Amino acid sequence: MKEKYKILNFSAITDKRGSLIALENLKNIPFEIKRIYYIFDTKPEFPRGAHAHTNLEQVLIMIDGSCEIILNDGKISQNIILNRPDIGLYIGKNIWREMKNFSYGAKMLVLASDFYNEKEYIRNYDKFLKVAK
Ligand code: T46
Repeated sequence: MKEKYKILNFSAITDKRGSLIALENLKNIPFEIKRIYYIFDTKPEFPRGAHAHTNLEQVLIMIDGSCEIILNDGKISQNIILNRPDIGLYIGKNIWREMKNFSYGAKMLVLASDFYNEKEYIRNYDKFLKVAK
């Protein structure tokens, strides 16, 4: 069974020109990627997230800057700081996530296991707690 969430460590190929990381379906990304989006122009005073997904897995990568992610499976809550481009945060189904304390102008890349579907978002915390039981 897949974990509810976990840190993924990506290997960078580094030389005097800089570093490169390749992300591949079912290799260092634990699902087939169907969608990629990115978040940018962030500001610390504006948190994001506050929802769960009934049927979506994602990997969040802070390409530039930092932010704090709060993950909650309905029983335990854990705070994770994302601040490196060689770290990914895998988040499975039915995990409530909040994202806060973005650095100014941070850039987050997100790989998703499915196309965008607003119907599979749970944006109400009480409803999430019922589903998470
Ligand atoms: C998540 C965290 C990490 C689309 O039209 N297509 C898309 O693929 C996405 C992701 C969003 N949208 C629309 C839906 C909203 O009208 O873009 C608007 C902003 O989305 P939202 O408020 O959900 O953004 P975040 O940053 O709170 O959450 C996003 C993802 O939606 C979510 O799946 O896990 O990033």
